[in-house]
Amino acid sequence: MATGHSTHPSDRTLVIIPTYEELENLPLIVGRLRAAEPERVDILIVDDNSPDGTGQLADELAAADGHINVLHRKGKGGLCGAYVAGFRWGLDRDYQVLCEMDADGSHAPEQLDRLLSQIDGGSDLVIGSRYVPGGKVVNWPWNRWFLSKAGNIYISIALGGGLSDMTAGYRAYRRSLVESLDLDELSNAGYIFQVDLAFRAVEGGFAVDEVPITFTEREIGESKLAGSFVKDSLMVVTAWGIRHRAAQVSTLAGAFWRLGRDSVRQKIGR
Ligand SMILES: Nc1nc2c(ncn2[C@@H]2O[C@H](COP(=O)(O)OP(=O)(O)OP(=O)(O)O)[C@@H](O)[C@H]2O)c(=O)[nH]1
Ligand SMILES: [Mg+2]
Repeated sequence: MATGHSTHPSDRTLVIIPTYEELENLPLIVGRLRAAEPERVDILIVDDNSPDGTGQLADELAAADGHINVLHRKGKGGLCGAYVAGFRWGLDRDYQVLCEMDADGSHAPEQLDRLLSQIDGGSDLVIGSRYVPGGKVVNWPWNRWFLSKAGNIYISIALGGGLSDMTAGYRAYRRSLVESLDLDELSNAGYIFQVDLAFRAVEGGFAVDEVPITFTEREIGESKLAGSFVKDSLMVVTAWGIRHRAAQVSTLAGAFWRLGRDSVRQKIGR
């Protein structure tokens, strides 16, 4: 007879926190995450040799706490590369859930449980969404909100997939999904890799779900977001959308063609 505790994938969770010049934010986010999830979550800080000494601080935090780990990269290599390095680090160990979380306090560690519960319930990718009912954005000027919201509507029309926040960066991935992805292929234009990851998961037939979160704009430090990213991202998405829709149309055309051919064959008895 089976006894003992049932296990959940979230019992072995790694939260990857990429940092570039987050000296003031790092101890706050790590402290909140350790308080919110003291048992089942380990942390990997991926620092790109921040000139302000964030990497050294990360080493100090790691030395004092076995749940905290650090990956140092040579120089600023972008968010996508930092996450890919973090995913590989997690896959090399036996983590069952891999999460993305910004260091600047935008993603509340206190809401991580919403994402992890959904993974334990069977999802392969859970996106902490600003735009599903119950989701919120705090401290964004209306134009930033509008741009993000409109961008997401555009993306969902171009790509389909039924998701309302494909650019969101607060996420939990089941290990098997990350294992199945070719991480070298991800598009690195702006933050478009987030859309790329979600799109690949949907296309691959994985269970992708959204849970509402409260996104709070950073209060300390500077944004690393390049001004051109909106234009670059939307161009990439449009190209994917055209390719994707073209493939759908040709699949549909093929299906009609086969249907017509089969009914003609039936009629002529071949
Ligand atoms: N390792 C690494 N981390 C990065 C890099 N660029 C950004 N980050 C981190 O990625 C997270 C998101 O970056 P942000 O600058 O907050 O980007 P954003 O949230 O779009 O912009 P804001 O609205 O201003 O916060 C933060 O934790 C950054 O420190 C990078 O090149 N390397
Ligand atoms: Mg931010």
